[in-house]
Amino acid sequence: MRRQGRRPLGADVESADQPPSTHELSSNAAYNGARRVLDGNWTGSSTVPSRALYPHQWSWDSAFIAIGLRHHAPVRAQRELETLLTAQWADGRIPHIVFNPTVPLGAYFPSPDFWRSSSAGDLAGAPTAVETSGIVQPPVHALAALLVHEADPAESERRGFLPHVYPRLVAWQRYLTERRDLGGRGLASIVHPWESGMDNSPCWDAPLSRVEPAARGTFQRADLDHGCPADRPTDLDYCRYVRLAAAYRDQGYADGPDTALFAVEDPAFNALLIASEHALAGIATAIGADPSDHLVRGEQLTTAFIKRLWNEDAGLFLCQDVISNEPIRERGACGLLPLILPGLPDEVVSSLVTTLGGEHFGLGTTTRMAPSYDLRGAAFDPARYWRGPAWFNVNWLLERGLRQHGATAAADALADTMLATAVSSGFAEYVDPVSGEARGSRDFSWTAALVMDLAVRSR
Ligand code: 9WN
Repeated sequence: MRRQGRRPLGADVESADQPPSTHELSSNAAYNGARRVLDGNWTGSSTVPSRALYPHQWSWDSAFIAIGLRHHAPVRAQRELETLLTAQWADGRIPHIVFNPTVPLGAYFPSPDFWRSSSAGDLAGAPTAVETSGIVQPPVHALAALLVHEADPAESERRGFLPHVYPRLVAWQRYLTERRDLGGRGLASIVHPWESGMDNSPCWDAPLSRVEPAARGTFQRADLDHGCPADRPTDLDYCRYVRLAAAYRDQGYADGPDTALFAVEDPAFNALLIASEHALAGIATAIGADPSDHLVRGEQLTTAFIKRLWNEDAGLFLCQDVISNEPIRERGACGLLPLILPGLPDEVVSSLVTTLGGEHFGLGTTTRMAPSYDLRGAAFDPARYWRGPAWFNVNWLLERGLRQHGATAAADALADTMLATAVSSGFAEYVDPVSGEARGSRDFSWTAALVMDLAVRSR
């Protein structure tokens, strides 16, 4: 990445003596716009993903938000994660939504009265002081906590940030490696498509098709009031999402291989789990604890992960349907995200990089940002939720993976495109992967946060 570093980001480059480069202008526009979005979406203790569509706190959103926010407001970034952790359950799970009690019930569905966490989640140790959902999202949190600490170690130490979050993050990782190992192979399973964060990916179509849909008319969607309904999941998908979530709730949010109606080993979820185990080693070292347990676990998880999910013919990692015990032969961006992992065999890295730039994802050739799903897949749709559009969190992870594995030119090009596309799209939730046209909500928090991170790193 080009390192100019002549002026602080956010400075008035137009009136400076030395003329700004195109890259500096674009980084500045992205940084300033991102700061506006993040300040506008801050509630006082955490950040909403989007004011209209997602008016509560979401788990993996907060991790990505903290990663960007650390540059602009490091203490707020620490608070973002601390607030999320106040809603952690006694069994270690971090719920995917923490509800804001001041937001009307009808503003988002499923609302707290659907999840009923404080009563239905009693045996699993749901908190009573706050209402949450009962499912989870990908574990980006330990990685985020380490990056947040590194942005301002003095303030982090003064506030005791890492000693506070470390045991909680360990409990979270152990929940996933122990209670969620539904396939018995050492990997974590997701029990609902929403747990992947890539809700409507065609990767979930086959396992989801076995789920009996909830009756139409038994619930009221809120998402269709905000975005373009044709971009959102179908009513039939929603009926299945609702059935799955209700069944999990009605079994007291208990985990076990015999009760799950949907159980999938998702490569993105597991790659983030492994990346976070490595981050826990970094956190342990920073607070004077022994990192070796995390390092050993990271290696063991990586071995199990490659053995179980790597598919050489497809050139990426495939999801595994734990109930049918079959691989899911759809190419999702989730199969490329393991590029963020250290310690992958060289041939796996080289195959992933080739697949990313090849006919299925086209990065740098036919697409400007990597699509969420296979350009050549039967279900590809450049506009529909997670069935083709490009997301900034996915591309931020890919940029990090490319850079880590030495593909610097590709990483630089992707970072530049993301900076420009975030600004031109009004910090869109997602974009058309070819044209960059904005889709979904605007002023989306993780889009802002992650391009803020790129802008700072590219100075
Ligand atoms: C369900 C908040 C969340 C993201 C997910 C994204 C979307 C929710 C929804 O919004 O999911 O959790 O209602 O569609 O798919 O990744 O965390 O931004």
